[in-house]
Amino acid sequence: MSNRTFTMIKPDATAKGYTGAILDMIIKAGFTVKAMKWTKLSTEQAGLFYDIHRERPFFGELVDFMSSGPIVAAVLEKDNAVADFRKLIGATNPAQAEEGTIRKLYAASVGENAVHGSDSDENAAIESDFFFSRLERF
Ligand code: FUP
Repeated sequence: MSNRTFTMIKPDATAKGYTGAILDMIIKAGFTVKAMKWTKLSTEQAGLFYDIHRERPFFGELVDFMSSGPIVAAVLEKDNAVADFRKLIGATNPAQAEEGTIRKLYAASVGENAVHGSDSDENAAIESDFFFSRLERF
């Protein structure tokens, strides 16, 4: 069990002005920010980040969406971070997300689902390394 996870606030949520509210929920849920940046992915970078989905039918849409506007990328710390963060964000499809979760409150669809949360300790480390050097984590 690791105490770190990685998140992105996705382009739909930054465009709709939900960044502050989502960060507030994350911090109130007990996560500490260890690294954070406001940035924008190129289509190539979005494709690399979601490389495991390259053969899936939604890959093109996913890459176009994730490079369509700014995102917030962050490394978060808390006991049981990966599992607790997945619980806080809710199911991938907001229609199936539990009441009170970030996706239930702020996501529009399975594609435009407001936030990303790593699905394993291993992926949390890979995804954090994709965005941040060691000098950018405090
Ligand atoms: P999650 O781990 O909850 O982000 O979900 P997945 O890793 O299964 O999917 C990654 C991203 O692909 C999702 F955030 C949205 C997108 N996706 C679709 O657009 N359509 C799908 O049917 C499944 C996923």
